[in-house]
Amino acid sequence: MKLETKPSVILTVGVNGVGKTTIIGKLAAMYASQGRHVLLCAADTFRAAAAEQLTVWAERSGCAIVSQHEGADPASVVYDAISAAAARGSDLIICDTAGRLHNKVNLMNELNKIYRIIARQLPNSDVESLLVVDAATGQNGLAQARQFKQSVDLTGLVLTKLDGTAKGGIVVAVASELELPVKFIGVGEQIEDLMPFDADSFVRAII
Ligand SMILES: Nc1nc2c(ncn2[C@@H]2O[C@H](COP(=O)(O)OP(=O)(O)OP(=O)(O)O)[C@@H](O)[C@H]2O)c(=O)[nH]1
Ligand SMILES: [Mg+2]
Repeated sequence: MKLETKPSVILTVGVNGVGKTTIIGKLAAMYASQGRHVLLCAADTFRAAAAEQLTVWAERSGCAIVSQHEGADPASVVYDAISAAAARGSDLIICDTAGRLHNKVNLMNELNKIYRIIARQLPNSDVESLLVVDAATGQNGLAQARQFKQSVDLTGLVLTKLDGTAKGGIVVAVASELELPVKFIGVGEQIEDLMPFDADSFVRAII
């Protein structure tokens, strides 16, 4: 991950329930343990429970969080988080987004708006935009990834739920067609269940 500027940004996107919020909690804990000041941004305003879930992860990982009321414009939460990061001297902003179907045009436009706010407010910052993919995703994963890439300039993939029976083979197709590296894998629901992606052991597990 290239996160050298202060602040840098991680934006997570993906369809519903793939594990975006969970991976944010894990990444927040990892970067906080390296001594970085991490600020979580609750830009999933679709359900009140989403901000509550992210707040639990903020507490677990010892990170700060910026959130607004349910139904608020997600881009305005991102705007607030960027201001808060400047005021608090945060090193890293990690932004949660609502799960969305890649074929819902208005929701994809909303994601693009979030992305543009980051690019406009932090033009010189390192931004890692991660598409989160559940290991159980089938061929549809390719269509999903193509659509997300049109709204956000993706920089990598995260493959979650590799502790289950699914092997996550779809990321081979996604990574090669979209030329995106797999950055991390999720291997459970706990805060420490995060690993860097290792291509050799991944291929061995598939074969
Ligand atoms: N076994 C396992 N479960 C996981 C993993 N990552 C996430 N989960 C579980 O998957 C469910 C959904 O995770 P979330 O992090 O809420 O997913 P999300 O993408 O934020 O969901 P939405 O915000 O609703 O789109 C939760 O029950 C998580 O505990 C993983 O690596 N392994
Ligand atoms: Mg979520």
